[in-house]
Amino acid sequence: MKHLLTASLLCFACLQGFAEDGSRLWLRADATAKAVVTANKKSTTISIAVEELQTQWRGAAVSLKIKNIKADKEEFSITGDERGITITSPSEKGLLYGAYHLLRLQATNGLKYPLNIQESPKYNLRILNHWDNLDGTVERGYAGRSIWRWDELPAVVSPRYKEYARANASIGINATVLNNVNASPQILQSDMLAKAKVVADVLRPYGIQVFLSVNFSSPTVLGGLPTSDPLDAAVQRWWKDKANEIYKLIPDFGGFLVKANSEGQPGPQDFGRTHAEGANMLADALKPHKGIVMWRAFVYSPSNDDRAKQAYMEFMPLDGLFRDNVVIQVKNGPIDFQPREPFSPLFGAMHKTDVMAEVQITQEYLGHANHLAFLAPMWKEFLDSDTYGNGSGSPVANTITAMAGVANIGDETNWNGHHFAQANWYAFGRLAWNPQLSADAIADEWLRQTFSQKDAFVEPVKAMMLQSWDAVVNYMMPLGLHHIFAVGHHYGPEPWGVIPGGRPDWQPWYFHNADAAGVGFNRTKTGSDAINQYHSPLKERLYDIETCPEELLLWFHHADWNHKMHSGRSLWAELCYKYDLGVQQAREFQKVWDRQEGALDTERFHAVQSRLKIQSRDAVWWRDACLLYFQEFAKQPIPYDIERPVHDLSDLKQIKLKISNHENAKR
Ligand code: GCV
Repeated sequence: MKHLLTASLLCFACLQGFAEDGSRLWLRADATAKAVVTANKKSTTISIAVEELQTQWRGAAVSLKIKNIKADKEEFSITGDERGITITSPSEKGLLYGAYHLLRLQATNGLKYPLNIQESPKYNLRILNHWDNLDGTVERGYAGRSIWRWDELPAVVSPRYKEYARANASIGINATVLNNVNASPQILQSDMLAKAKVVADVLRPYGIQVFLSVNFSSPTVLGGLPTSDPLDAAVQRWWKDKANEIYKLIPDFGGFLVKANSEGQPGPQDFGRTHAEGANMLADALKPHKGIVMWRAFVYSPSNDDRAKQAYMEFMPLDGLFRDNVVIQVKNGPIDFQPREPFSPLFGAMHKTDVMAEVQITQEYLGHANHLAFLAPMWKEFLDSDTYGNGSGSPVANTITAMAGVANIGDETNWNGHHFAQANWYAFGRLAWNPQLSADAIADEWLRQTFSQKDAFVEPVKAMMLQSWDAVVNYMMPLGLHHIFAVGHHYGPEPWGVIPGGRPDWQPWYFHNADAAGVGFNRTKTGSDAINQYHSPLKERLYDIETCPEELLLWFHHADWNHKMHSGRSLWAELCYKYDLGVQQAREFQKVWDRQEGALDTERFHAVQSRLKIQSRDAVWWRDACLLYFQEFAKQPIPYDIERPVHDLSDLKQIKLKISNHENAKR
């Protein structure tokens, strides 16, 4: 009997034409429904909404209505009951989002009649940033090569583009930057633009606008001009002509993303001009077409006493000098997507300039595609942080106008490498639509759509997901430690690492400052005074070692090894407990997962199981490396009630990982 059942299930899978390989992401409902769906307007986008509902919706007839038409209004309402349902929106896109919302409710057991749903996105721009190079490699990508096949385009259009568009639309993502911020000037060559046009044509019906990263030196490299000075008339003309050329091909082109004067990229400062002068020149070229410039604030200089201060120092004096179609794109924290960072002080600070947040979906600093780290709790902590920018009650979420996420997408079958990394793509879309959603609700939705509706599966696995970011922080960099990664690949520990001749702010010691007295970066008045960039009363809280949140203690303070923590332990003992807790958490995840055997398909079960093993092993590696190294300064025993290290520091120092997909040897 059991065999018969298995055979028929297998057969069902064959009929559906899919393997349980994760390729269908969270969009797994079978397409065998025959719903009655009508619409009061025809268009390609509305046809997609109609077809999605026709083939997947198993309830009463649905009617799609455009009302008070306004193409850029993405809100929708869903009303009705078992006798009939109406989705109403001012735009085609809104109807599509409404259709996906209804299907999500069906797939997550969330339908409660009568329906009276009103949804409207918090931000108008919810954009992925691909760090994809034109040669098919992906900077900080851990899921294979780029999905954009520039060598085949424009003739060959991969079916993945449409699947990608559908997945994004289903979670409300409405824009994408196709290429790396370390931008090749070649992206603006006419032949490349013809390729980008084809991609844009596939994405458009799903409501997704295309943007490109541009290299500030393009007028010189591509146009042969003697300079790329933004105040030079010929340079300005070049950009205007280029914008005109792009818009002829892609009439709804979104605009440019720019990394300038950062990590060796060219920029206006090369010509003695400011970020504002550079951004405004591009903004003027895009303005007639309604395009925007997303100008990144990720800048730091080797001469600054504290890398964490630089962005604020460079950008605050420019507040109010940017054109209204420029938005400053700021990473969530002041350093660089560390496992845990305080929010960047630029949030809530620039009152006359639009600021958008950049978070990293790809897990550059969180175990790549090997570790399970559900990032919604991290992003929630960030979005909910009170900046005090307009008195109290100014969370980051209310200070920004848009959200960007550095994509974790590649050409691997399951898109993201780790099956659970799909949850981070999903969570980014959902939070960019509604930052008030809880991490719990997002994990719940995702699990029910992706794996199973059964509570016996969902509840323990959700609890694991919700703890996973905390676990990674614990075994990598607890209590505010940061950037003690191995040189280059940012995967394993190397608090002792030295880049010969490298910039000080690329060396781990610069960040942890361990010595006989204590550990941590002194950002108080006796140190770099980076704390002063925050608003009161937050800064007073951070200055005081007793009121500084302990999870960020070593971010802001160089604390004595014997500093008394809230637990009553010394800092040294607390550090040991945190590292060990991370290891125990990772091991617990293995147990939670192993208990699910049989509750899901064997392919995904085994794939996740094997990565959880790696994660546990890596957690031990991190704990041993960091504790044995810091012990050399603290000169105290590891508390006897926790596990003893199983490695020797000298052996750990010999580990040199070769991770080929990391051509970037900087920190
Ligand atoms: C795209 C960090 C990463 C780089 C990345 C850079 C950035 O330094 O390691 O790979 O470059 O951030 O965000 O520009």
